[in-house]
Amino acid sequence: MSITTTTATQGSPDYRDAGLVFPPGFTFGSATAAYQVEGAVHEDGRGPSIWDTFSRTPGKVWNGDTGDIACDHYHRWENDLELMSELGLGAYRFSIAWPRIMPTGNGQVNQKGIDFYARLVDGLLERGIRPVATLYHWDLPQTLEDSGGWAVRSTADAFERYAEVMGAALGDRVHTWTTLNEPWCSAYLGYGQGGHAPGRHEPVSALAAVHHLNLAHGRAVQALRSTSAGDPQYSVTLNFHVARGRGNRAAEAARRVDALANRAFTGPMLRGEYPADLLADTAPVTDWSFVKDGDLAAIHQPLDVLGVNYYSTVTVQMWDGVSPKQQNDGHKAAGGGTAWPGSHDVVEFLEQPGPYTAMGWNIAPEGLEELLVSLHEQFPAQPLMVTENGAAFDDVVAADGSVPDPERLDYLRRHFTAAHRAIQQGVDLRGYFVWSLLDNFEWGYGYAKRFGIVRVDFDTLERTVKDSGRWYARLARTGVLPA
Ligand code: IFM
Repeated sequence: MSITTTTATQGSPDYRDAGLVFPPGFTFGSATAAYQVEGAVHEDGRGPSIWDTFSRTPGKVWNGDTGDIACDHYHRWENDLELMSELGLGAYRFSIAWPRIMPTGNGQVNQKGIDFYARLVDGLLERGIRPVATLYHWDLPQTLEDSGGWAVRSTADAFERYAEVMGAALGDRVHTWTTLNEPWCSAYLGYGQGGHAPGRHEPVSALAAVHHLNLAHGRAVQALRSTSAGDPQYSVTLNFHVARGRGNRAAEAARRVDALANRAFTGPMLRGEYPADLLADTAPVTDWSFVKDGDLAAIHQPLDVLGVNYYSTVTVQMWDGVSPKQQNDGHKAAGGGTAWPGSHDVVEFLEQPGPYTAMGWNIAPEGLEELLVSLHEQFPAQPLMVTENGAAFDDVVAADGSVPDPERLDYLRRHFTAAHRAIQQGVDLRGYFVWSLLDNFEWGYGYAKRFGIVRVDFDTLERTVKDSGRWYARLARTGVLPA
């Protein structure tokens, strides 16, 4: 079964339960990523990343914002660890900036970079918070991009060496290693659609990037395993598309999205093969000759946990040739859909029923339940972890300085309810990380969108726990969904 449905959503069932009890040992955590929170981009030998370059390119990021200072977590990490303790978090999911460890992506290791993450990991362990470390959350060293980026195989070679270095440095203390965060974004947004760094518009490179990211994942798991002195867990985090078909060629449209967005990663990583329908769909673009002998075996590594990021659903239909919306728009490029060059098929992304978050994403907790159940059916022996879920809203600071954020709190309650319902159906869900601990640099949206359960004042860098953060602390401390 794939993560698709041809039934139009009937509107969210309530999903506003309270008093639900999560299983003993269930992990309640929160997540961030290096470029989004650290700042200090020129300090202690860090090299430039593709996001430094991209954010400085006029017109790429809202308001010209960059991650130069971000939340200044590089200097305020101890204060942030205290916040995590106050919230009662059981685990913290952070990412390691590859350009801090290897400023040119290869070769020389920067000890000061390793020392920063060693301090962070030790500080977490001292406070009883499990370190969940992601090796790659989109900040590719710029020099590697200059040599071709994820479109070339040598970047996967470099990633393997970086993984060896990190395994040797922190593999005695990290609880869970995650190789990649959302390779879908790195490949398709970075090399196809161009809305993320490095901002390329090359469909063939996007598919080559899919494969080289998959290869990097498999090689990194092996490298981490051989160099980690402790007994860490191994994982990868994928952002799954819950695709609903509606209207013209509905089932086919949903299948295509599922193949390209989901099974392009789960196929090689969890089954050791690319799905035949994906290869057929993309045949007008590439023959996948960048897949070499032995690659699929290298990618197919046992994982202790599969990381699942979920925010909303997509609804699609499909047309032969130009969609009616594109016709109305006078054939504007990609007006109402996505086409592969050389193919006549256009997948059209339809407007979703609301309500919406400040990102314009539809709020659909039933999609999370559906996704978790579907993954469990597809990979019954694979433990799962929600590694990101959360919502951006336009928070308003109250006169007394508090930050009431009832919409985010409601969003979280509904999605935790959905996760609990999945557990009741037999899904082996081990934990849940709220995105995000802090308001931070939201990529192309700069600082305009706030996902934190802790507010950051970007003028003073002061942190204030929002109402949703207080609510989450009660959940994390008791394991019972508060009212
Ligand atoms: O902020 C991002 C994060 O870096 C990756 N997953 C989605 C989040 C919200 O857009």
